[in-house]
Amino acid sequence: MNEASTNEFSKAELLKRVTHSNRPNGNARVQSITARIVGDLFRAIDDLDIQPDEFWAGVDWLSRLASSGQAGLITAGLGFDRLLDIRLDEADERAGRNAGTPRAIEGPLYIAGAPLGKYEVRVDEEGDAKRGETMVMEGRVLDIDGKPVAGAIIDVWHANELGRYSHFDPDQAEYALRRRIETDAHGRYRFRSFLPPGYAIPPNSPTSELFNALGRHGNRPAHIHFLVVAPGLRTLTTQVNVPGDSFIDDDFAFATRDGLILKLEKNTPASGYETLGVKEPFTRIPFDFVMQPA
Ligand code: MBD
Ligand code: FE
Repeated sequence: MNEASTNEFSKAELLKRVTHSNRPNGNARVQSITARIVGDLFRAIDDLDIQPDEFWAGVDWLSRLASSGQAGLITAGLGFDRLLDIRLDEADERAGRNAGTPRAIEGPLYIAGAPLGKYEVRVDEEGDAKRGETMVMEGRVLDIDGKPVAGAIIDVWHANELGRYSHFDPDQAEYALRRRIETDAHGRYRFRSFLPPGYAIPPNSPTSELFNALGRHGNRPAHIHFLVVAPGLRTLTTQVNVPGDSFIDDDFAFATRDGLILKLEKNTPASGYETLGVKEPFTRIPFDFVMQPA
């Protein structure tokens, strides 16, 4: 206040001044989170003896990461997205709640507002050349008591035959391989598409740069994303995996889970599936979504 007020000070005093949290005009939550994270980084710089060129290389990498739009990709790759799910699972377990269908991360590639259909939807395009193994996934949306949920909205999205997602890929039409399906009066849904391949992080990008330096790969096993919404029920974000993929136990985004590996019924006869344009034996995938109460 008096003599102690000086512009020459220690690391500890610098940290105190940077993160001083009794300022009345600020947001207390932002203040405490900032204080903790900046404090941890100050300590890391000391403990690891991080040099100025290393520090500024990191800042440059963060700038490039931000302008590349890959911030949400790196959080998944560093395990933060799965961490948030594990914390929700822990809360369920503590409360003795039935978790329903396991949750899995949304990932950075969801786009809201996909075309909406009722009960039966084609996710790939009619008249498409064969882009992969034809599949129909079908089942019901249920609550944890096994009661069907009519009018639930299932958002589904997956990669194309090259492992790329529409909207982020200039070569695909708007909302390609993205649809919403409203369940019928019996809680049923079904959709036709093809089994997508896996995903790999874009080469020559800030994310691949870090992963190369870490000696990590950037592959995800083949998967399909879902976001299921219904009044009075807790929104379910999940993904299912295609069995047999070599990365199924080594997902760079840590999003594979027991209970979300599909069972493929290969060579299912087409009869009864003509309304989806299926003419030959195809791969049927039965799957029910089980939603928690809100
Ligand atoms: C994906 O397709 C994905 O689902 C996640 C979580 C991260 C990167 C690409
Ligand atoms: Fe994905």
